[in-house]
Amino acid sequence: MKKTLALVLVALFLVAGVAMAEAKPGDGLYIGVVYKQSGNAYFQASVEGIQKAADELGFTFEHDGPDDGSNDGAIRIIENYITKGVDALIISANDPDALVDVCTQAMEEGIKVISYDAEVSYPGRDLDVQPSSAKNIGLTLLESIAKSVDYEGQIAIVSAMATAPNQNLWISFIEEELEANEAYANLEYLGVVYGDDEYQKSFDETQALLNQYPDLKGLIVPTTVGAPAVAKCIQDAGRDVKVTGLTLASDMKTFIDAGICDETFLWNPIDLGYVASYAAVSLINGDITGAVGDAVNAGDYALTVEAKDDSGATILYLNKLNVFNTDTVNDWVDIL
Ligand code: RAM
Repeated sequence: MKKTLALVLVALFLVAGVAMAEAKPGDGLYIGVVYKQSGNAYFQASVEGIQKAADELGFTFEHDGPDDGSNDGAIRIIENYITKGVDALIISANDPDALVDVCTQAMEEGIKVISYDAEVSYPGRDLDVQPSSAKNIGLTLLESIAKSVDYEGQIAIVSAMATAPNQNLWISFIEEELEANEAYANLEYLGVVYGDDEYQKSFDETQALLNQYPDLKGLIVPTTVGAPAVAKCIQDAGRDVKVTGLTLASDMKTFIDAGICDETFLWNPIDLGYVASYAAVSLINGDITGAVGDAVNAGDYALTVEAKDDSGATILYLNKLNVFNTDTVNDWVDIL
């Protein structure tokens, strides 16, 4: 009898031990992901990272974006997640202010709100996760196009949506530096056109620039959707206009090989989704509040929440831009 009891106890300890060993910080948690628009390969890459974090942490998630990139579409998706009772929202916004009300409503219901990639304005979020400082991104792109055109001639920017917070912030640093830095005195800046993160609109806007400016020398394209459209337009037109920008490697390899781009850049969006997920689970579990100085460890990333360079609101930086050129692009084409 005693022996049987001992065996039962041992078995119970073993079962409990296994259960304890398998308990994960995200067990039972449910996260809703909303990105700028559906069908954008950049965000699909970020979802790969969210899936990796989900496998490690145990949470489940859904992801979606409006087909047309509209605020109304994003709000509908968020409202639907709130109704479903998500524990956290991870959001990339096409307009930083348009989602603040619905996100505030979510926060009032106890849902943690993390913006990633493109911010929801403070106070409509608990934390903003960015791939790099906006200044670093802007100045990297400016220096890149300046080198490609030998620091001389007409340049312009083909951006995403006119309201996009991430692109607008990068552009503001580019414009500031163009004014301030003597090295760029011989660049003539023509301004920004908006391709709305749509391939055809980006192509058409580029065509219009080519028509209007026969001496155009370079274009900065800080959007993965716009960049291949812009480069293709230039290739089709046979014009000697250089392109740099934020791109997927696989989209740009042919244009890098053709010499239309000397180089393009991107952080790893897979890692961005991965880190945003770890931050979300830490917030839900109360391990962090999103205050400056809070630490988030995600795989190889040991990150600390910092004040944001434009608004003082909280942010978590990954701080790494990868460069794609003829030497490196082949290492990346199967990844991004
Ligand atoms: C597009 C989106 C996204 C941006 C990248 C670089 O996919 O506009 O927000 O971060 O480009």
